[in-house]
Amino acid sequence: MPPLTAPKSGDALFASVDRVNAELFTLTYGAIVRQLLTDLEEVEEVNKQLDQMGYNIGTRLVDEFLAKSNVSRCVDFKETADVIAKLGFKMFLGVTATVTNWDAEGTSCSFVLEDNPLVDFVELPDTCQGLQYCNVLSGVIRGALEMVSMKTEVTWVRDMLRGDDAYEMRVKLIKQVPEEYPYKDD
Ligand code: MYR
Repeated sequence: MPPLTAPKSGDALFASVDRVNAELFTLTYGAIVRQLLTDLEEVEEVNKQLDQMGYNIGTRLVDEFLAKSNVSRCVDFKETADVIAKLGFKMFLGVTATVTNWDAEGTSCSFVLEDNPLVDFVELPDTCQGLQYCNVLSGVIRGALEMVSMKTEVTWVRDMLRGDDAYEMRVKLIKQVPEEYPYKDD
């Protein structure tokens, strides 16, 4: 696979993204979080729900990603992480992530976001300090990776809404499920 360079806004690949109003997207997500807080009351339950919503989205998003990006199968988790950071985030969130903090086995890494459109206009009140506001994103990554046979755990280790200097999502590969050949050999 050739070296990955992040496409620019306006490239044909991202023409559809340019049509989406980022503020509407951000405000809609904020309204969903607010409604969940009202309905579920417990912040932990809201965190779970956001993660599950993201997971459901991720399982569907991956098809669109593969169709639009023409990315071929990655050779390993490292390559997949690079593809997600440079192309996946760009395609669906309009920003790129940095892949860093690999463990020695090459099975855990972090995606670092300096810029996160999901949190524009957001300030967490004291009553919401345990809220993982961006859990939808970690859920998306988990869901998308499961669709390409990678079972992962995804957690937030840095969060600017909690005063950190960036957003850092830790992705740990739990197991790689071999894909089943869909036909019986006779
Ligand atoms: C492969 O090995 O088959 C390629 C795998 C590519 C997986 C790409 C998943 C895209 C996820 C989009 C992330 C969006 C974040 C907002």
